[in-house]
Amino acid sequence: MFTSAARSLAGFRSKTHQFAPFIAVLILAACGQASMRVENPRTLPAALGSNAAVYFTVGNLTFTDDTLLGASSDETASLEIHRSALIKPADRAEMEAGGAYHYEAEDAQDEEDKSEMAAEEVSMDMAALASLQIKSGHEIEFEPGYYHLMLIDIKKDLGAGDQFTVILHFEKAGDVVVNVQVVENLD
Ligand SMILES: [Cu+2]
Repeated sequence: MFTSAARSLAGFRSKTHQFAPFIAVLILAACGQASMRVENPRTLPAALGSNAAVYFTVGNLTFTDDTLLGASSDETASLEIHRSALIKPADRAEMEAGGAYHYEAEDAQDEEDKSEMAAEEVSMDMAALASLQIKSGHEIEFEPGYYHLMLIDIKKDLGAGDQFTVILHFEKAGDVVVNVQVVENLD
């Protein structure tokens, strides 16, 4: 249903894309449901007390835009929506306030922005988002170097082959239960 062909490997390009609305309508009609779809939830092994990043693809198959408000898991008391990025100090506050931050330095402007950013001592870092909007008919990749769910201070060791539950909280779709696999390699 979602094509990966259009995805860019470049780290900071938009990873959302839209399939033809009329096809989406046909698919939704055929399936008889409209929902948030989560594919391939996974994380790497991690030790008690450390942090673990959970990756997956989330697609909004509903007819309205929705917002990921947060998530929870029995494995940790604290679970945040994170985004890794080249972050300018001046942008961090905006990013943390509402998830509205988007890094758009691409193509023609790229080189110029890089040198400008170097002067500002920009570094690869991650910041917590208050929420993340997923538009109707779009999908967002949670992947290394980009969005991820961060389990902070996990309560037990996570070994390859283990599974655990994360519950995603959406503004409109409500709670979506996700079964996360602990894998040796992410791909
Ligand atoms: Cu993180």
